[in-house]
Amino acid sequence: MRKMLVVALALALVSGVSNLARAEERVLFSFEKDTQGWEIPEWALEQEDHVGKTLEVSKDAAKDGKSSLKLTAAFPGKAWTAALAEDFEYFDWTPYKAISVDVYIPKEAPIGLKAKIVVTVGESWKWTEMARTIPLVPGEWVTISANLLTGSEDWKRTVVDDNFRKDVRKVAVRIESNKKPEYSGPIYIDNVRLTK
Ligand SMILES: [Ca+2]
Repeated sequence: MRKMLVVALALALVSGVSNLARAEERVLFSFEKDTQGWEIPEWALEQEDHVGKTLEVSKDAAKDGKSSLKLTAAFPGKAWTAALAEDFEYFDWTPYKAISVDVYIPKEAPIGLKAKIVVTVGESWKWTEMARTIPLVPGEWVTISANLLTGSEDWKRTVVDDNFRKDVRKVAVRIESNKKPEYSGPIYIDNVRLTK
């Protein structure tokens, strides 16, 4: 009896914690019905080192809900190339401390691809990349996360102050192959979210 009580308490605790975690997050994009404004920008389609071909919603893989954004790319290897998908929208992320996204590549995909978040911020439309790129793992969802708070060192060549997260104009995910690997196929993006 006591054992059952302990189990019941533990379960209540776990579900309470997961509810709390959910309340602290705001999912911006889950791509359940459509691409929600995300696209491969025109300039990227024209640039030789940008190798993203198509962008659509797919039920092949999902981290949140039943579908995700499927970015199909053809990385040739031997040179730095990237595939980028972005959303152009005015955001005020003041209440939040971090932005995250989950990225998946199929288990048949090679190792070596990396991903980062890129935001465009402020009056001057400053292109701001994450300082790090995160290795993708074939067959697994990998979370890419960056701190938005004043003093954050997660953004390349950027002094982050309070205005940074107040005026975000674009959010993008970039997948990179730095000379290797060579890969033609899908990359799945889901669960773009803010954390309080
Ligand atoms: Ca989803």
